[in-house]
Amino acid sequence: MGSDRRSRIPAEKDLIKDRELPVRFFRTTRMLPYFLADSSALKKDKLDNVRCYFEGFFEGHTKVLSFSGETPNPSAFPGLKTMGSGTAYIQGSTMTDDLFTDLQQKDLPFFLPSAPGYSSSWNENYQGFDIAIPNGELFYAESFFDQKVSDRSLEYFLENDTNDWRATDWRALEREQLSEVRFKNIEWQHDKLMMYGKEAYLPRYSAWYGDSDKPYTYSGLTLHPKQWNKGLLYIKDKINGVANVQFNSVLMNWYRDGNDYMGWHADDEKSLGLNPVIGSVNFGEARDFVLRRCDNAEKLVIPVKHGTLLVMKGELQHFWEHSVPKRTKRNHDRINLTFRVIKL
Ligand SMILES: O=C(O)CCC(=O)C(=O)O
Repeated sequence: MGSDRRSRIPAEKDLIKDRELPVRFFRTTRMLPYFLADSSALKKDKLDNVRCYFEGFFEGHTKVLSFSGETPNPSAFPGLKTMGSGTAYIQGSTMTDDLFTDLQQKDLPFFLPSAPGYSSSWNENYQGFDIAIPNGELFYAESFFDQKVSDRSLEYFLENDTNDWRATDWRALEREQLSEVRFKNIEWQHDKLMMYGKEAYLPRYSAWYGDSDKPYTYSGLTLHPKQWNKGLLYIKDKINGVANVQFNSVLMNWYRDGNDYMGWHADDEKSLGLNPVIGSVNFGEARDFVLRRCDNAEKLVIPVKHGTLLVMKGELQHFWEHSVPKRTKRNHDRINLTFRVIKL
């Protein structure tokens, strides 16, 4: 009998699971008349689509009553006066104004210290988070580009006339062989940098695209931009509004697997102006983007995934460095695009 009774009351988790809308769930042990009075509080709580279950002593028997409506009507229960105490389960979805409030309360999908200078708020317009960190600002949208656009972007940047872009072991390719791959849309290069007085290949491939009059120099390497193509223009047009700038160039980095990385640096070249706005777009393998404060080495780890947009702005490049550390268990390609505004 007891188990039969229980089986007639949906489990809390099932009630909640069944609903598409946010649900509030109450439990009361008051007697039914009081519970009904309580239920008028549902109105105060701005619940609608209310469904109640009451398990109690009813006309000499333990019963489960189920009713729906904004405020249950006592006349629907003729045996009410003989009712003893019981347990009421009330399920309701929030009314419109509450509903929007609830939807806006998104959780940032990574850890942000709850220390002075750190805060985040959901930006409904751009479907991402505005984040403040001490001496810096970020915008983070985990899935700014949907699966379809992200998949096509990865393919677009790697497709070529000679190799199967998915099946090729790009790391195993000899340096000379890379120049023989006929990429359809991007002219990937394996650049060398001067490091500690010695020339060394970068631990990733790269490419530079942009307006023709905007060469870019960093770490002694001057890059002359290749002409925009429709894939890059599509992405640039989508992120200009969010970043509130007109990007005129993009540095592309191709991490063939988790052994490729980007060392600590800040995007603080003079040509980027005082407080550069950088729009960083990610496709392919998920990696950690790590910020490190210059004065006390405090770190913030931001997961960047297939379709993630991260905008860096404000004073950030003066107070923080960033890197993409090795993650040797990651086996797949990742393409990162950092859109920039070259001022000079
Ligand atoms: O790959 C990334 O996410 C970072 C790229 C970067 O730091 C840069 O291009 O300056």
